Amino acid sequence: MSSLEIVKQPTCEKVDVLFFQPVRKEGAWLFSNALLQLASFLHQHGFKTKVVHLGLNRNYKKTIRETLFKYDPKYVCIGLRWFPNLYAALQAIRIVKSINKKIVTIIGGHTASFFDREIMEANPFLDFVIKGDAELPILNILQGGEPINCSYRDREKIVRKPIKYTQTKTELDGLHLVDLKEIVDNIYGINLMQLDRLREPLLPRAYVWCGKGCNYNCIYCGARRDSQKKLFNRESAIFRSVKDVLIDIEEYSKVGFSTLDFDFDPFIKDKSFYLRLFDRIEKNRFNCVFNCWTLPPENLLASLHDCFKETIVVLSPETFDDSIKAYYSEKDLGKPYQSNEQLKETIELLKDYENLYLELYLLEGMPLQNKNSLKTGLEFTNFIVNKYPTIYKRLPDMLDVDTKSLLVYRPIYVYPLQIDPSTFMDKKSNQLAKKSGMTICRKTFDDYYTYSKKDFYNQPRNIFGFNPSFNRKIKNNVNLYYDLLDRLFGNNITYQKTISYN
Ligand code: B12
Ligand code: SF4
Repeated sequence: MSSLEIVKQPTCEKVDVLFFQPVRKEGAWLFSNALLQLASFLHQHGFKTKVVHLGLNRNYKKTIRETLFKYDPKYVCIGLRWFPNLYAALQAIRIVKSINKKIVTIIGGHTASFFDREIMEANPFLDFVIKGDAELPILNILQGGEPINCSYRDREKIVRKPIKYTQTKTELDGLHLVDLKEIVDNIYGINLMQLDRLREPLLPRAYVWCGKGCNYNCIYCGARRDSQKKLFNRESAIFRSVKDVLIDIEEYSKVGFSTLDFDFDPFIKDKSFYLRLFDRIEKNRFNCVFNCWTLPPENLLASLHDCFKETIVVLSPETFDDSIKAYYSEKDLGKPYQSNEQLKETIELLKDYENLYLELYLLEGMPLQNKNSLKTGLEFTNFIVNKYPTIYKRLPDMLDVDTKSLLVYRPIYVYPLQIDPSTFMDKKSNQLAKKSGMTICRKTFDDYYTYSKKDFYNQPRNIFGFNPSFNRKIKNNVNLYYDLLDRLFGNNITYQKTISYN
């Protein structure tokens, strides 16, 4: 279809900027909260914006064609936070330009920031990659100013500007969601997306953005302090203001969300943030999912108990091998050291609150994990489930009926390490990986592009991104945990049989 074929109909609801959330495969994929925030920001600056999820019709090409026709935008912005979206995101740009080459195409997010040059080179249809924080850079493009934080084309040449704009706490003030019914093309569809993908209690969940960055430097994480420096030029974590977060919560509430999901917890920075926030939320109005990056202090548990109807407290010790946790912490490759004993103390506190439930996240494939880590891990898992059955047994009742029948939820989750573009970037991490028998097989833009394309078409692919023997080890270990969990939970809880990765 050429640009001429876009016939302007009187029914066309013209917008300035259209945001697309790309898919991983046709259909379900969560919505990035960054798109909602950016669309809200531009809306506050007088631009008409719409956010569209390309998974809604299970045919992303059709959705692109239909929404371009419906909204006739001047700019199309595509979110590329998550690397599994790479293939579909770049395809989307191609399709947009093939329909109307006058539309200015912009891409941004973690993965786009990491591969800005390669993405520009591989995609002649793309006009701008915005690196790092995007509010001011995107506004500048729309207002015709000098591009900042951008890679773009000047005739045939690719110009790569450094990341000069990194939001400070003060610059976050005043950023909040506006009128979701107005800026999101199909709110109902977005809620469905979650139900389609996840098999968990308390769905759909509104993800509440509370801050940026991280103070920790976990070796296996693409959002570690060192990666934040490269991707965002950000030195340490910052919280938003309680006032703006409360506005977001109201916006989510207006469109029907009743569960709030928090996943930002660099406690070292501000221990009082959540206490102040929860103090201002009406009691028993919402449910909550609270992801703790470190162990929560007692007053935070008490505050969750007081504020919400039901709360799932998610703890991510990653491993039950204390010696690995201690080593990572000492070498600045992990979170502050917190032992299994301290974890037990936290669970003891938690179990006394009748409306708090526990979910545990473990990670398999971390450097230095060995046979002993596996043995300790299985033993400690066994111990926790047997000692604290009540905090798990209450959870299935919170699953909705449809989800229950799918039998794929278990409250202890063993997550296989999956390499993402900004992990293992430095020499120290690479040496440690090598020492642990890991060879990282996914490094370049082409590696990620090929991976995400195969993923899209469901072809055989290297899911974790390591050498075959290490991949096998991860898979076997994860399945050993799931065998154990099957035995422990039996029929008392919805569960998933051993996972298979192809
Ligand atoms: C919260 C979070 C989640 C939430 C998402 C909630 C939501 N609805 O958005 C949950 C828990 C669901 C989640 C899931 C996943 N996540 Co996550 N997540 C994060 C986390 C902790 C914070 C992101 C955030 O909210 N930031 C706040 C927003 C406002 O800022 P921002 O995203 O940086 O956006 C700014 C810029 O990046 C840029 N920008 C962003 N998008 C766009 C788009 C355009 C067009 C433009 C111009 C600019 C732009 O401008 C924004 C405003 O300044 C980050 C780690 C981190 N500290 O960054 C990981 C992180 C982003 N997640 C990651 C991953 C891998 C995942 C999963 C794929 C994990 C998995 N295997 O399942 C899933 C994908 C889920 C899905 N889509 O189905 C990786 C991404 C690495 C990569 N390069 O791909 C990160 C970096 C963590 C890590 N372990 O490495 N995640
Ligand atoms: S605490 Fe560790 S795993 Fe969590 S975001 Fe920070 S660096 Fe990543």
